[in-house]
Amino acid sequence: MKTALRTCPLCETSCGLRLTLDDAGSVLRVEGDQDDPFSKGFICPKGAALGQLDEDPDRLTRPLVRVDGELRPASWEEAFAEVHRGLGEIMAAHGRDAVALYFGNPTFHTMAGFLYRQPLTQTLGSRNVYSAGTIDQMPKHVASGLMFGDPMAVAVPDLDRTDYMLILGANPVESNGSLCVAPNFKGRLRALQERGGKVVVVDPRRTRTAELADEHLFIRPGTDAYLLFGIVHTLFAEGLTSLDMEVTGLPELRSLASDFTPEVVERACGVPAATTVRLAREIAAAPSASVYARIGTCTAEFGSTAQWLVDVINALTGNLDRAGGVMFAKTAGLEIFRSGQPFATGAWHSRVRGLPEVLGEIPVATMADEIETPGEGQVRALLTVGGNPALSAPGAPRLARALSGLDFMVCVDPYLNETTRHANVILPPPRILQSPHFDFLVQIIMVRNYARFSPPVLPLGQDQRSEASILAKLLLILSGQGPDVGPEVAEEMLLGQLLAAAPGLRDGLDGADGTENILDALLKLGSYGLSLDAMRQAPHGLDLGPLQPRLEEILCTASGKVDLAPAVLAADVSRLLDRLRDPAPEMVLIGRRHLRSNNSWMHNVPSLVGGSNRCTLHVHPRDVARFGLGDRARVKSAAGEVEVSVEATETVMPGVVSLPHGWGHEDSGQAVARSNPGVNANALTDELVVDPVSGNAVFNGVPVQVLPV
Ligand SMILES: Nc1nc2c(c(=O)[nH]1)N[C@H]1C(S)=C(S)[C@@H](COP(=O)(O)OP(=O)(O)OC[C@H]3O[C@@H](n4cnc5c(=O)[nH]c(N)nc54)[C@H](O)[C@@H]3O)O[C@H]1N2
Ligand SMILES: Nc1nc2c(c(=O)[nH]1)N[C@H]1C(S)=C(S)[C@@H](COP(=O)(O)OP(=O)(O)OC[C@H]3O[C@@H](n4cnc5c(=O)[nH]c(N)nc54)[C@H](O)[C@@H]3O)O[C@H]1N2
Ligand code: SF4
Ligand SMILES: [Mo]
Repeated sequence: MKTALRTCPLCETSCGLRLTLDDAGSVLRVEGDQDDPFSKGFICPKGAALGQLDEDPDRLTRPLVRVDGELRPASWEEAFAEVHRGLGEIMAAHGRDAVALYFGNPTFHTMAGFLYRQPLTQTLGSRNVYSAGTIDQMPKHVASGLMFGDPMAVAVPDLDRTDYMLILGANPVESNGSLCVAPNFKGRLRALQERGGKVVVVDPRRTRTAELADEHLFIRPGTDAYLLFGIVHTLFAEGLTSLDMEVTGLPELRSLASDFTPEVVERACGVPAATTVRLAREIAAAPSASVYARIGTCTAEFGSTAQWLVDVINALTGNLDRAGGVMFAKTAGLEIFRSGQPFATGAWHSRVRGLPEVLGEIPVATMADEIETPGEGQVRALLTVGGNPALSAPGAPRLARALSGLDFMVCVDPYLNETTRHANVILPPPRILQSPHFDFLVQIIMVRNYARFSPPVLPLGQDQRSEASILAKLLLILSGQGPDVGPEVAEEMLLGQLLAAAPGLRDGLDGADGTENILDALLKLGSYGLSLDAMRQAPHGLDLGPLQPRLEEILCTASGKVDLAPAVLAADVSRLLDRLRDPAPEMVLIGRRHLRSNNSWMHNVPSLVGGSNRCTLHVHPRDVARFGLGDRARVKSAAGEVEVSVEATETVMPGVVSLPHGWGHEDSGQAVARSNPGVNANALTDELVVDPVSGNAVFNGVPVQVLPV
């Protein structure tokens, strides 16, 4: 038996784990690491299932290459040679824009995903770069970029010190938190209440977070921007602002907010006018307060407006960049990547729908258009890394059909699933326990500064490649160096770029491989003067202290001040006003997450599915009666139709139905998932509807019809 410490890599929360393994390397037990200064022993059911995920028999152990229409096991040499041939032919015949990239959610967590994403993108030089960002949090980056200059400057609630928290469209008790990394989120909310604070949740469902809160407000889906504007309106109208920094755009903001009286807000959102006024007064009066809004508000038609107004309220009430309000974390290895250049969008536009580039990407919502529409720049090949857009993208069935029509597709993914089944080559990363872990990006959004490094627990087998070396090989192929050059050439290239200004550091690097050397270099160049060695000395993780005010270091708008009314966002307010004239749809669809789920890829672990984690349609009993629903219902939208089991529940508000995403596994190579496939919520979401400012997909507030079967 052997004990190993490591960070759970499954979600943003980054819990420290203590694993017990047998001599063969099988996980016997997973516990929370009590000595981790940040997670302090917290673990969720997914972390507890890490061993089953790690040893999932459906995990691919060898590359697959399509021969005569069929995916067959191949050697790594054969697989890379085929990638070289396939991508090479397309780039030679049609140029680099004909090859698209898609980076999925796990690439935000894996070391390889972080280290190789930019290099792969830059080396390919295609306009067709996509990521899970535009089906998730792009509105937050846009709002932060426009207000603070830096799209990665995400203000996170100072959860452990705040006295008041307004949570919109997030269910951290089940999701464990997002863009706000806080292991044991629930315990931290309870502590907030125990120190006399208040938690208010705004959600069309009475979630587990809402149950815990002091107050829960139902809101008509897709209308959070109105409620937030109503709060801003009240702060001005009642003289409740206590702005304590230099800003631009204050008069413009006041004028924009003037139309959104609490009465207008009530008509749009269903939140009583008196409640909006009270919320504004409470936030202003609290010793410290933080407004926090996630998926329910980001993946909505006015996502960018909502994210902007969240930080407007934080700023107007003196809660931006101060203890107990919302603050900016200080990462151990990423500060050198801050460009200091003011953020802008639209360096190019998507070919078919003219949607603006944001953060070097175009929206996933237009990927199918770019594949299907002939002409110069048409996408003919796709490389996905850790993504399952055939389930997770809006209008997913259309995208899945488009994937099947590609000339060539390469997937770096451990599973044969709804997306990778269309591939010509699948390159599987090794098991979780064979991979190193260091959360680079997640450090940006932690409620306390913290770092922890986990070396691989188990060695690679002879026939395995680390994910970093797989991506390094792809980088070399894209850069024209062919399939036979070793990955260390790419690693040296990355190190050379990183150490261009500090070449003296090169000799002292003491990583076990190129990836560890890059980490060592980043830590040594980083804010805390850390090193890989310091991380090894602290296997339970290093507490780097509470968040500190640091807006001055981060701010890089053209004016050098926080912009409260960025022109791009101000210009979009007329759309919000125009929408007031449209009648509200009779029924709308929203999503939900279950504690034992994680997007599309954890339905293959028996202990994580079943019980209450089922793909059912939540419908209010009144609507069940109104539509005469039985056990099953047909749900129709402008984009498509599904038939699904009905679960009557008063936790969802009347006029709203909720369906979880990530299901629809009938074509999966994951046996457990295939036996309990569920339906794909994204057969109903409409890829033609986006938040136009960020290009983000709209998953919440989708107009639907619900019919008996
Ligand atoms: N257990 C579990 N954890 C996860 C994941 C998972 O799939 N399962 N996924 C991970 C990922 S990728 C992410 S991005 C995070 C997301 O983390 P969260 O943002 O906390 O995600 P959800 O749990 O989906 O919570 C969104 C809430 O918004 C509500 N909602 C829907 N529409 C609206 C609306 O218009 N207005 C308002 N105010 N609320 C609305 C929904 O009812 C839901 O309760 O979770 C991460 N963690
Ligand atoms: N209707 C609706 N749709 C949604 C959402 C919603 O709330 N409602 N949420 C959206 C959100 S927030 C997100 S983040 C997206 C997620 O969208 P995606 O990132 O496209 O989907 P995931 O389901 O996270 O798929 C992850 C993929 O990575 C693979 N994988 C797992 N571990 C590794 C690894 O270590 N390395 C590599 N290379 N691959 C790995 C899995 O096998 C799987 O294929 O879905 C979005 N879609
Ligand atoms: S909350 Fe669960 S899945 Fe997320 S890091 Fe912690 S143990 Fe892992
Ligand atoms: Mo996400």
